[in-house]
Amino acid sequence: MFSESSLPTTAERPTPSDAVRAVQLEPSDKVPQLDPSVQYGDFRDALARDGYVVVPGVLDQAKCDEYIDRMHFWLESFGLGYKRSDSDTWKKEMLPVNHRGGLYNNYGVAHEQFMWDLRSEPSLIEKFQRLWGTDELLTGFDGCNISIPSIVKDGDFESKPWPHVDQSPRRKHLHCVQGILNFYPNGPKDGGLMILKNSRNYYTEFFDEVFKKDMPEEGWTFNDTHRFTDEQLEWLESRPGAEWHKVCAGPGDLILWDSRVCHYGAPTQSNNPRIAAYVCYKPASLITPDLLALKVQQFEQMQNSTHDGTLPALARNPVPKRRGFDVDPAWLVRQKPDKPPVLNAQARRFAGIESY
Ligand SMILES: O=C(O)CCC(=O)C(=O)O
Ligand SMILES: [Fe+2]
Repeated sequence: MFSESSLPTTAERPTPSDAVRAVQLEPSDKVPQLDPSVQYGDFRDALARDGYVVVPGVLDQAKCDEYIDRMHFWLESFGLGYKRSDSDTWKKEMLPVNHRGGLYNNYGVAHEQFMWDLRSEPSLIEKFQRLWGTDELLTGFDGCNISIPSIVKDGDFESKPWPHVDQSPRRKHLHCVQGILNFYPNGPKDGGLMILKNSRNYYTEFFDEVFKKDMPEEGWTFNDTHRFTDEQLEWLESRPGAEWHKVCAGPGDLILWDSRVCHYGAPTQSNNPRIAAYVCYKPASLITPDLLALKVQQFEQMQNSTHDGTLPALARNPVPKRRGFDVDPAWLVRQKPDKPPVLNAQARRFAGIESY
């Protein structure tokens, strides 16, 4: 029998030091900015203006059906009891451990073949190439969301909002644009992305002035995340123009948002599943040799990372915890893909394992 001590510890996993993370801070930062005074004539106009946009029809229905099938198959392949066709098996204990009702960033899911295939979709890549003005990109090793209806009940911890931004408060400019490639129809009551409209406009004032009092002695974290406290959120929610909005999307649509926008993923309140993948690419020129070496190591170990492909931090919770077990049974089944993924030449460059 496995014991927790025989599993890889967090310490053995490659993670950047603060000194390494600090290399990409202002004013040396070279992330291309969207110019609100420029008329791009495409999705970049809304992204620059509102901080988010839904780009319609990036994939066709046949492609969406294919990814939905492969993602269900992945869940079923753990052998914990979940079957897409039998609602009696739509239970937490029959699924791998997920977050917030269906977010998977564990078990090496970032490197499953379906994730590399979808990251290699030309019509998806083209959007990020246009956004950043370069063909030379790096991708994060992000996961996916497969939210099965009725898993999260009202009042459960997972049903609660978790408003946050995915950017270090030390970085004030546009630093990352996150994406969700949506496969299943996603309406107002279906689980999905909630954003606090216009919250981005208060980012600098928030961290440098109003809530500077909450800054730790050593300064704001270098990690690309800030989780808002109730008091902080109350202030943000009461700003002019701030308003919660559920971002709806059709099959094949791509949601893009500026990482400074306060957001969270809401669990489904309907009888529909939510099936989507987190996607994110950044200009390859932004990575440093140290961080590139770390990224390659993450790839070789089939680890999941945070969104930003040029600041490779590992996804949290390396060893999933399941109530009632010392070791999650799904973790024993799969710590990384059963079969190593096959990447085409472009995907190998996106992963950082082949150079531009
Ligand atoms: O699931 C979602 O819609 C959002 C999850 C999230 O916070 C993220 O991708 O940064
Ligand atoms: Fe987020």
